Amino acid sequence: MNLKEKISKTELIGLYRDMALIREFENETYRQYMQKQIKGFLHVYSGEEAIAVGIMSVLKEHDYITTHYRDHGHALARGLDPKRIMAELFGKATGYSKGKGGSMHLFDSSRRFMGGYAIVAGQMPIATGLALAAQHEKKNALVVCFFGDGAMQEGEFHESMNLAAIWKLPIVFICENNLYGMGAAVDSTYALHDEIYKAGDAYKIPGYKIDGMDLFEVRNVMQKIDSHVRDGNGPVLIEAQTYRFRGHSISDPAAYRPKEEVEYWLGRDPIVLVRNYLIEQGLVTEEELQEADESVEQEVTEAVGFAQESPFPEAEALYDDVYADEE
Ligand SMILES: Cc1ncc(C[n+]2csc(CCOP(=O)(O)OP(=O)(O)O)c2C)c(N)n1
Ligand SMILES: [Mg+2]
Repeated sequence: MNLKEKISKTELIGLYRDMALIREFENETYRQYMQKQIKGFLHVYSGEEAIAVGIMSVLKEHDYITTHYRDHGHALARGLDPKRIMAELFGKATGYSKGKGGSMHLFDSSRRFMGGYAIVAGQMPIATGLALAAQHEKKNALVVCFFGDGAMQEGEFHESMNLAAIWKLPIVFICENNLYGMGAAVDSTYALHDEIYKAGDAYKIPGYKIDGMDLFEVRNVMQKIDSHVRDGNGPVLIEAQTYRFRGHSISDPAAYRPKEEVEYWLGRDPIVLVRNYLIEQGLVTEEELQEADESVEQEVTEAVGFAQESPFPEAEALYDDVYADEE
């Protein structure tokens, strides 16, 4: 871990806090699921927080984001309201998708957070279309498209890379390589598993391999490529190496993973790494981080309270938003 830039203490604590908020929020979703307050699908991002926080910390307000179903972390890092995310998970009318989308379908166009998508790689052509729109708008915006290693084998990955390359679209493809797609290890499903960042070579798209557990490495690479992509030089592919600390979803005990492998990665917890680094370097104090932790707990408690008190959607709302309204 190596902080190469001058950055204020407030900003550093903010970055740490963003990661801690994702972890605490999702730990709470596990508790609420057990109490049957949350039902349906639930895939948490625990272990991968440095990627969303590092990338989002560089983006501008008018940039677009698409992601997969493991989307709480990206949504929180983009500044979506934890109360409305929790309400969505509770199926309440105050949620981001009015309680009808659930965990996998967070969406907030006001923050240009253009959705979590349940279909593996389904967000990729959407991101490509958004990048085409951004290019036409000429406002210097870029699109970040997050996806898992499991998306590499989908046709949509290749179609999106090709179009993005020939049209020189302003898009950053970020593969969160957590070594598994559901219970399948990536080395059993993808021929280029050990060099995912090279998958862009076939489309002349430059690739970067980074340590996704290292907040500052993620932030540095995004800063480095930001103007290249924004200024019309075409897309970039980033492979961020990471690990999901829990199973694929809440119903997966993840017994297929070797114990030593899990222990190795737990020892590289991105939140612990950044916490230790900041303290060791004398950039912040233990007390300041403690304060951040406490405020995170408070925020998550308030999110649960908001979700509990919110109403479920009315039965009459069942058919709303199925089709676009006629103009
Ligand atoms: C097109 C499609 N095929 C299969 C599935 C079932 N499915 C859901 S998640 C998943 C694994 C995806 O793994 P990865 O992209 O590595 O993401 P991760 O869960 O590791 O973050 C699969 C196969 C799906 N949702 N969509
Ligand atoms: Mg994966």
